Amino acid sequence: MDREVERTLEALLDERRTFAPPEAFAKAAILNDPSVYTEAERDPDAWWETQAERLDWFVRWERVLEWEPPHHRWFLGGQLNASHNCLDRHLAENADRVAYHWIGEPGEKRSVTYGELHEEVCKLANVLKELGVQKGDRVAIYLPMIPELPAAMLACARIGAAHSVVFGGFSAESLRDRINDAEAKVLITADGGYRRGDVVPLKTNVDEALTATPSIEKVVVVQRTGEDVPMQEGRDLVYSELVANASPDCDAEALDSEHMLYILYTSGTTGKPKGIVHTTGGYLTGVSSTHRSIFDLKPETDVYWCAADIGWVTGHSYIVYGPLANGCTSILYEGAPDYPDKDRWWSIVEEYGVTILYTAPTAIRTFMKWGPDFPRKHDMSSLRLLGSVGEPINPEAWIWYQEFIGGGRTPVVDTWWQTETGAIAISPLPGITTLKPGSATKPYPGVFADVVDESGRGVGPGGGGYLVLKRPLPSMFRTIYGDDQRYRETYFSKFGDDIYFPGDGAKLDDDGYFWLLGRVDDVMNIAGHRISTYEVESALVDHPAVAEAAVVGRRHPQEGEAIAAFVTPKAGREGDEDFAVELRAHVAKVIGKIARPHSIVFTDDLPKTRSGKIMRRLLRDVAEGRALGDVTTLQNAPILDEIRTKANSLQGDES
Ligand code: 7RM
Repeated sequence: MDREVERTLEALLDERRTFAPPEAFAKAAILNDPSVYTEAERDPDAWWETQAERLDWFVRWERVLEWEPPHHRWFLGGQLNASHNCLDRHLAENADRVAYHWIGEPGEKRSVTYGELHEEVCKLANVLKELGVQKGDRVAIYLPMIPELPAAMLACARIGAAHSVVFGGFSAESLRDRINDAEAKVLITADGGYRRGDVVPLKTNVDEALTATPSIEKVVVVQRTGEDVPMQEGRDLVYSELVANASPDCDAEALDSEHMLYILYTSGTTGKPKGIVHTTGGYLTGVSSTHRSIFDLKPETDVYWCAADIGWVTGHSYIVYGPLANGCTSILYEGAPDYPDKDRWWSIVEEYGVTILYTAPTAIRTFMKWGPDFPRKHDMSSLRLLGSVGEPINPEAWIWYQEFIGGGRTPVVDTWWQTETGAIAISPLPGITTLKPGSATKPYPGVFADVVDESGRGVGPGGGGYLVLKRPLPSMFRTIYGDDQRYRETYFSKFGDDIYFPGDGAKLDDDGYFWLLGRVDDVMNIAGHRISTYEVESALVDHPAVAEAAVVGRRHPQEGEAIAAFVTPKAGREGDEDFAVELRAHVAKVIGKIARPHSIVFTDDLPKTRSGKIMRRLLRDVAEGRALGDVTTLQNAPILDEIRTKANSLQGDES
């Protein structure tokens, strides 16, 4: 990359402002002494032991880590139960504390205490046993965001069955593939769920999926909407009837630390979804530790809200296992952020006095697009900490989030991690770390991350390359279900079998802060320069009239790749030729002429996954005029046709 481009990229990523922890925040924070980093670096096993000791173990481990690359096992010889750690151990003192304030999209409210959740889980665990589910079996769960979803997960954990949660927005086909790969015996689902005022026909999808799922014996159906749905005699059973007749006594099984807790499917860039396998002791250690330290969690007083869906890993780790293991009170909201109006989240924050909010950059950019009047309608002074996850957060969105949601008071923790890492791996500690908007800052204590070049050598401060983890984390996945070879090849072959390669690009700044740049497949080669799509996107959304942008490289006869941009203007700005000219000039100013998009398509929305990540792969297909690849994880399919029509009229416009 030439000097000029390098300098301008740095100018863009080098956010000028930094934010030290507010004094009062640091003083009251759980962690405020930087020695936690040096201690953990000196003896990571001893550090992870202190974190494992925060859990209840039926039998203490004999050995912390067995690292036989690329496999690693944690807390060997130890026995525990995740459901016991999330429920039973809180009962003596906090049975009446609310675990979830549940809010249905149409407006129902239900607060479930730890005592009540425990009873529900025990009954459901007994139901599962009666249906023939045994330790080691797999149970598929396809539910909306209702309290029965965490209850179902914990019921499985209680008896040692692995759950496989399939996001409620997935199609019948996706559900079928996942059930078959895991060979699930029982499916727990609902008649339907609510989304933006409409009913999502879950049971209809189930009936379609189950025409070819030989492993499924029974289907347990929660009556969420109360609509009349077909029930297949002998196979389908009503949740409430089963639970009403079940005993509330069910001991939590003592399980080996390495016992499989769950499988969660994640789609790779190609091929069939990967069943990411998480086990019990290490996973629970990682999620409870990070949840407490990074969110500075005070379970007696905080009202915590991770606004993700439980159907993806953020929900597993930071709505269910982390928060419940820490005994805190969470919000569980079923529906869309703009139903009935665009201030739904902020009315929830006000009504429940939410203190910690954790969401994704895509949501933040949507709120930016809607404008600050919606949050302004509500008193959100209870918020004291904000978090971000899922994609790189551009500095503009970071500042907006802190300003308009956090009232300019709150630290913002940008947390990098993956389904595979199970828990947050790179993130600030809000009582210690000086924040730089756009940077996930530093590896969590006990995490050994680096940025390396193609040959695996560390690039050092100021350099860019591939993110790697040089030592396993207790919360990391153990394998891909049924395909250990793919585990080795995908994650432990690029730099050797003892170096984990997550597939992300990153830069280190002069202070050794990590700047995540998204997937390495998203790095373009523009006339010989390596420019990440994120850098151009960040320059585009830096323009005051741009709400969101996606950038892909399109094969170009002269230049190798040409930059194709897809831009959503903010309300009130027309996506016309004048604006395109202005944006090209803006990118030239911020990064350099080399990074100017060849083509700009204006669109009201971008193709996103169900978890809100922009699907650049599909935009690349559109930009190159090819048939679309796998669209099963796409959230908003109609927008693609619209974008394609607009993009076609631009083909050949290479000015
Ligand atoms: C938690 C989650 C993982 C991928 C990961 C990155 C991207 C996630 C950040 C981020 C930059 C972040 N699991 N990613 N968090 N990129 N900054 N704070 O998202 O398995 O669904 O996705 O998401 O590319 O590899 S995931």
